[in-house]
Amino acid sequence: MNRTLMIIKPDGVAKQVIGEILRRVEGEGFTIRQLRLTRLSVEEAAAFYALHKERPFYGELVKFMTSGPVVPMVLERTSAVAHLRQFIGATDSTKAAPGTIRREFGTDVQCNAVHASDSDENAAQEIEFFFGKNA
Ligand code: 3AN
Repeated sequence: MNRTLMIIKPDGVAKQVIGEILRRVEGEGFTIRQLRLTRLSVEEAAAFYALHKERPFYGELVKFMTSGPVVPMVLERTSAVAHLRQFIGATDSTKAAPGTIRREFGTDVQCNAVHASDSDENAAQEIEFFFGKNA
């Protein structure tokens, strides 16, 4: 068993699909270990996405992630990081495979409904970011 961090982004919250996304994630064998609804400050969103600082879309990404509430959660499963990445689909919702969360609930490359950690190392950091050292 290992853990990953998923965030339902502001577009997913605004679409009122929190429950539907949680249902699918649980149906896929993930156990929800932590969950909360919060609104990121600009400083928090900038820090969370610091590794994208040099990318041209960084400013827009921070603006989007602070545009409304988000729902971060800790999910547990075997191969949690890889399995969740596969399950949510490609970054660009228009290119994500049919049936994936990003394809079903996202709109484009920015408004793609959810975030998921991309490595065990980043998962540990991102879990600490939202839920503290003892999460
Ligand atoms: P992923 O979330 O699939 O790991 P990353 O790490 O490349 O994708 O990008 C982080 C976030 O930045 C994405 N979830 C998306 O919201 C946003 N993003 C990525 N590429 C673009 C882009 N070309 N234009 C606008 N936003 C983008």
